[in-house]
Amino acid sequence: MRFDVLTLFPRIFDGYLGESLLHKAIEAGLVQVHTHDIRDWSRDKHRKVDDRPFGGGPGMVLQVEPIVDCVEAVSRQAETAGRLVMLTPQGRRLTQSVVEELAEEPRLILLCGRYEGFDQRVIDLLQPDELSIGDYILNGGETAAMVMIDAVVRLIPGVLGDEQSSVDDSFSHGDRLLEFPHYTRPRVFRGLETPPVLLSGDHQAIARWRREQSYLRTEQRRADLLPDSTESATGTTSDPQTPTLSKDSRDEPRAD
Ligand code: 6GU
Repeated sequence: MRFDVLTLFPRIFDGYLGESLLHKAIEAGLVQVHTHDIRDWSRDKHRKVDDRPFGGGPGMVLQVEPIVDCVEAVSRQAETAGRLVMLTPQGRRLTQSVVEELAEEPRLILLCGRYEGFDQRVIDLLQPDELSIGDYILNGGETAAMVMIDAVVRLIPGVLGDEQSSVDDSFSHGDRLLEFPHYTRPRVFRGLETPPVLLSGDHQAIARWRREQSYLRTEQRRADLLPDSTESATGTTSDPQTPTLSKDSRDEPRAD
């Protein structure tokens, strides 16, 4: 899978791309990440790509010409044009189901914003898939792009050592429950014991306990992830005071 990242600060990605899982995935040829400096498409001798907003107000706006030129030129650099994603707090929320959808693409072009945002005509002309990673404001789309790349590459076959580990993760495939608690040696630490069922060797009982723990945790911490009809592992329904989202709206930003 190929990512092209369009940014004013390409070096932000160097450390992240050079380490750990992503570094290995790139070395193995499973993932390619190309960064592009938007300023290379500036028409200005000072490499300027932003200007003050028409109508006044604070901040600067990314100009339509260098951005459109950059996207079009980069898009032509490979056989598949690629799906264009714009990282912006105005976008729909990046959830695991969106991540799963993105992981199916052969190529993603990630456009990172800075300042007050893009001239609206960038969006009108290029019609990017506008995505946000959550309801808070970052200084730019670069860290959001790294979050997205990180989440997507984990789903590419061969990237994780153990294929099973992405299947068990919270939010993966269908039932969007939080993960159950994990324990490893030592069995007892400062009087805190490992739950005996995990040492029992009874695989059915272990699977049942883990499933219950997942439900309990989800109910206690993220009741919004549970479908309305789901009963808790203890047999009681979730607190009627706790608002839950309908199945259809679970991936959407919460209204509250
Ligand atoms: Cl994608 N960009 C910025 N600037 N802030 C954000 C975001 C993106 N997602 C959440 N906050």
